[in-house]
Amino acid sequence: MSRLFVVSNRVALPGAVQAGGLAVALHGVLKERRGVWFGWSGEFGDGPSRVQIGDGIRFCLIDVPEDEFEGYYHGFANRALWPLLHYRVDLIHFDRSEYARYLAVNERFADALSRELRGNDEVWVHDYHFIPLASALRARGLGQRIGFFLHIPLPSWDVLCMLPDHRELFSALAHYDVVGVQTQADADNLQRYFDAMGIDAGTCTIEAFPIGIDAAQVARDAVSAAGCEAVAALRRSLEDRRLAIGVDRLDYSKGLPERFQAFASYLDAHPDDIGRLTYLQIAPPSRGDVPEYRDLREQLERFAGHINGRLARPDWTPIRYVNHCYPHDVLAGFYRAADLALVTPLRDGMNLVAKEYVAAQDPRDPGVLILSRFAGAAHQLGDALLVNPHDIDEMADAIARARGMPRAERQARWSAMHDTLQQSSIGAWADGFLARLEAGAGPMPASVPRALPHMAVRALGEGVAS
Ligand code: GDG
Repeated sequence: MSRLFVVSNRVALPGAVQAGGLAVALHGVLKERRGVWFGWSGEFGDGPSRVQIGDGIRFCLIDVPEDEFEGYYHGFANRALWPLLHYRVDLIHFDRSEYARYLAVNERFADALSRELRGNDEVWVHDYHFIPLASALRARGLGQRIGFFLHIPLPSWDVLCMLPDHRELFSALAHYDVVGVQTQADADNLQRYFDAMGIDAGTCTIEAFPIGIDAAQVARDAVSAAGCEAVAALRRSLEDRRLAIGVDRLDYSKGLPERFQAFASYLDAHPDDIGRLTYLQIAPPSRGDVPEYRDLREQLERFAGHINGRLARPDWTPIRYVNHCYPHDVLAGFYRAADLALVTPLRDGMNLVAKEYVAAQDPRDPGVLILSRFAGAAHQLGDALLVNPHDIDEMADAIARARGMPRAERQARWSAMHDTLQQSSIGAWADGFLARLEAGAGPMPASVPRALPHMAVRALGEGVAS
């Protein structure tokens, strides 16, 4: 029987954290298929990988030397690839020595994986941290089926071209048997890039697999969370005021400054809602070691302070800006308490918060989802109020529309979106991707460069010299 190997930057160890939908789904498929989950151990070092067994899954944890990790994760992955793939080319920070370390970590993972892989095992690689991993495995002579899923957007071909050395990096995707992305637009973008660069993708299948959620579980959590103190305290504190909610990692892709401005602009245009509508923004900090994230945090503190100072009343604050992280079930209770959700990323691969908000609503009196056209979720949730997150006035108008929306319209929109969620569950996403991986395989076309391992050495040399 073939085994499934999942590779991601971090693994979700059983019981270590409150598991999200993705972690639960991956645990499910790994248990079913005698799986092994590879990821960074969270420790710096150069020692051999460690194995831990839990919940019927083998976890293979890999230490990475601190300097290598810095260049790979805080450097190339999160200061070059993340902004590039989110169309924030103004924020790209490219450094060849960081790129070299990114490649070196991929080599390190390929070494560890190649010691374990055998027969017709299958490998499922997750996200932008591991674009060259299949290429590194092929260079070691491994012919197993290898799939890749990109959780974040895949921008248009000319944006990809702005990354130095882009051809070497992105052509490595053709070494996968399957490249999965969130939307058909992402799939088309990659195909167009391959065409423009003259890369023959050979037997590599590029396909959209929109990630879903377990809507029934979120709905159960939302009901049971009513008894939880954090949710009860939120409801008490609102008295009879209405609630708008946003839940996002503190990330410049999420459009938070624009959203704060839109909320203020709405209140300026609708003073009757001053003191009556509260906006709760939950934004746990992420990647605090990356300067752009520290800058964003300072900017949001200024914006929230300025808006609250200008519009607050002694008994009411317009924006409750909270930098804490909450477990999923508590979040579900918060979603259900909210009359409208502001999910307005500038770009987002999918955005699970949009889906969770819909799933958590009371079908008899559902809230309204205001959703960015540039989130992958907008391709599926066309019955949300779709907005351009760069257009402050349009977002403010959408809040006004949500506030005045009759119950029958809210129910009709919710019901259509809820049907979509049920047809596109997280389990169906994992099964669909793995079915495609099992169905298609073949030799790599000769036109795909096989030079990545050498490039790693060359680039490392350049980085050290500069
Ligand atoms: C990437 C892509 C794509 C739990 N507690 C908190 C919290 N959570 C959960 C949410 C949700 C998840 O974290 C956040 O998922 P998103 O999809 O919104 O965003 P990313 O973290 O950027 O995820 C994204 C996703 O991968 C899956 O493919 O949809 O496009 O960028 O499940 O319930 N989230 C926050 N605060 C908490 O306290 N913000």
